[in-house]
Amino acid sequence: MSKPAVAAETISKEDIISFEKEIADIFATGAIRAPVHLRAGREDQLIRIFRENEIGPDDYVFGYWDSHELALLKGVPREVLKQAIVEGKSISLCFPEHKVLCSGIVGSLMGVGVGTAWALKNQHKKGKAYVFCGDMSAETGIFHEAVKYAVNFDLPVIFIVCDNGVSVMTNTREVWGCQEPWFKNTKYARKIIYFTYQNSYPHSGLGKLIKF
Ligand SMILES: Cc1ncc(C[n+]2csc(CCOP(=O)(O)OP(=O)(O)O)c2C)c(N)n1
Repeated sequence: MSKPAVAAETISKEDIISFEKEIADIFATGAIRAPVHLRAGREDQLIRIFRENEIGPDDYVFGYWDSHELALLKGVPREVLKQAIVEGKSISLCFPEHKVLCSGIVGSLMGVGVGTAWALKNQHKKGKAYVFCGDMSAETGIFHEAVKYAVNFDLPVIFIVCDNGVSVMTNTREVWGCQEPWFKNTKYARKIIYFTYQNSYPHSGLGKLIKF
C-alpha cells in the first residue's frame, strides 16, 4: 500500500513567507478584528520536520497562537486558512478534518497531545501526535509532566520546541537561568525536536496600533 500524501512535500519556503506577508497586509488594513501572531525565520526547519517525519493524514498536529505555517504544512488549503484567520480565528485555528488543533492558552494542549497518542497506541491506530510549542512553553510544569508521561509509556507523540529566545518580550534565558533547555542531554530529549530561530515579526501583530 502506498504511503499517504505528505502535504509539506508540495509547500515551499516562499509559499509560507508569502502567506504570512499576505496576512500581515490584511491585518494592517484593520480587517482582522482579532490578534494574529505572525512568524518568519523558521520555514526551513518546519518544512524539514514535516518532510523528515512524513507528517501526513494519519497524524495530529497541535499548535498554539502561532500556527499558520503548521496548518499550511499539514495540508489546510491556503484560502481556507486565510478565511479562518480573517474571521478572527488565528490564535485558535482548528481544522479537525485535517487533524490540526490549536489553542491560544499556554500549555493547554500538552496533555491533549499525550492523550491522543495514548489513544492511537492503545487502539492500534496509525499516526502520531506532534505538539509544536515555544521555548517558554517548554518551561511550564504541564510540558514536563506530558513529556515524562510520553517517555515512560513510550507514546507516539513528539514535542517540537521552536526557540525564538523570548516569551512575548521576556528573555527566555534569564528565566531559565541557563543557556540550554532543561531537557538537553536527558532521556526526555528522545521525544523532543528542538531548534532555534529568530522571528522577524513582533510576538503579536505588527508592532503598531491598528485601528478598526
Ligand atoms: C495561560 C496563558 N498565560 C499567558 C498567555 C499569554 N501568552 C501568549 S504567548 C506567551 C509567550 C509564550 O512564550 P513561548 O512559549 O516562548 O512562545 P513564542 O515566543 O514562540 O510565541 C504568553 C505568556 C497565554 N496565552 N496563556
